[in-house]
Amino acid sequence: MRGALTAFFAILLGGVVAIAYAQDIKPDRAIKYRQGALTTMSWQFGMLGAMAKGERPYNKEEAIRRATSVAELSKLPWEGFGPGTDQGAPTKAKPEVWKEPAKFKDLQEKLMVETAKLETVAKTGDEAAFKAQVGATGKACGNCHDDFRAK
Ligand code: ASC
Repeated sequence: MRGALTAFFAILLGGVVAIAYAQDIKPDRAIKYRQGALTTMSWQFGMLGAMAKGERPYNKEEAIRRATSVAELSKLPWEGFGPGTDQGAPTKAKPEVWKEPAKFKDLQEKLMVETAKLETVAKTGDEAAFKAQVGATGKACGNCHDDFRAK
């Protein structure tokens, strides 16, 4: 009986904490958070895009540093797309983000695979392979934008 009562209150407390935690994340903060992460990733990746296009000189150390940042950054935005964050601040995220979560998740994972490869390839110092992988990574960004980000 005592055990059951303890378990009951433990579950109740857990529920209260979970609700308090969920309410603590305001949609506008989540939207700004994910936009901040994506904008930061875009800045870093944009420099690598410029390198790949020859608009910026290729530099192995810089490529490694930025690719490492991109690989880490690519893990971050997704928790900002939680339930109820489809509105609350200006956003280009389409309703499909919440209607097709499996597909959205799949594209997140594909991006993370490509950014991890980008970091690996940057470290080899193989310029041509690096530039090709910048292209593959950019495609992974674009694949998600096509279906999940409004123009
Ligand atoms: C970038 C950037 C994106 C992607 C995308 C590639 O540099 O900011 O969102 O590349 O344009 O399709």
